[in-house]
Amino acid sequence: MPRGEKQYNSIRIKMTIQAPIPFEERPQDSGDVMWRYSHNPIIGRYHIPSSNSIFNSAVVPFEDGFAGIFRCDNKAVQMNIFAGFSKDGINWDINHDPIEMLAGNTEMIESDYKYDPRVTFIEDRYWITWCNGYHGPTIGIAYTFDFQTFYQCENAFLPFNRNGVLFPEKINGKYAMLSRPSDNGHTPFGDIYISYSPDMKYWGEHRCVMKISPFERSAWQCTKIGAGSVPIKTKDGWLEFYHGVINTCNGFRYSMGAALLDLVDPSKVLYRTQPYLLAPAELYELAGDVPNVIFPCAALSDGEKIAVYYGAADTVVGIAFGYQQEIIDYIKENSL
Ligand code: BMA
Repeated sequence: MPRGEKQYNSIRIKMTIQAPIPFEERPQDSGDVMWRYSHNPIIGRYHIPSSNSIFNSAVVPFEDGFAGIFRCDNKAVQMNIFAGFSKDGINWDINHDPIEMLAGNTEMIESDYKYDPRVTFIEDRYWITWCNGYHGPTIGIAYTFDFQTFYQCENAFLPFNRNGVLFPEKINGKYAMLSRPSDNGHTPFGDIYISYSPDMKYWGEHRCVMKISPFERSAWQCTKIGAGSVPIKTKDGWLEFYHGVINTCNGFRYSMGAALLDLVDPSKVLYRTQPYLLAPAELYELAGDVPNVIFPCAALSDGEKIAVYYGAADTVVGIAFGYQQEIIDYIKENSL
């Protein structure tokens, strides 16, 4: 039965009741368009017994609360994805065992590792994308109806690719996915592309969406960029939170920006932030297994408020808040 529907006396009734998204008002001393949850990080590195770190994870409304797909690296630093559940989007029960996939629209595909999941509901089920180890990183796809049983489908692309993010509805009758062609290492380059599929199996019509910025115009996103959250549909366009990277003498620094993509043709960027929305500044973002990383993988919106979930320093999970229209206005007024 689709999300939000319940069986009552043999009559299917559409339920519109959904848990409120996590939110906290802007601190009084802040003039920023987005701000951090005061109790960040919401998930610590040792949240489940096996974990070395939990970060770069995605959440979605589910039943009367939320479900999530979490990247948990274990103490052998093997990367895998785990399902989790929450009533309020802040306090999470994460399964102690990783997701076991069943074969979906193809035979079982080998998977050396899984990391950086995204999740979205399309039509009748939840779709998960992640960075799948198949002779190097590429985009894995699976679906679930209940976050108990998962069906793994064809990889979307040849290696090497990362940051595969599905749109939450078909566009012109096709599934649409943002991704970032990359290399087998820590990829010192990267732009965002869009691809389409009629069936979640065969992907094509690859178009470039967004490239890195010239250093002198917006250096925080001058080395590589990658899609972050599932895009949010607004009257001003698809609102997409993405990460941007600068290579410094001390390594990569990951920050978060946002873009508005055309509703009908999302390969067209309408506006895109020149200043970042969030950059590593708090201790849990500056220090961890990989210092100086803010890596958004999900955004919840109730049409007015927004909560972005991000990995911090490749170690923990944090949330940042904002008002949707303020963020949109900010992107337009501060566009690259
Ligand atoms: C990227 C991915 C992410 C990670 C980031 C910073 O290449 O591996 O999982 O958060 O680097 O280390």
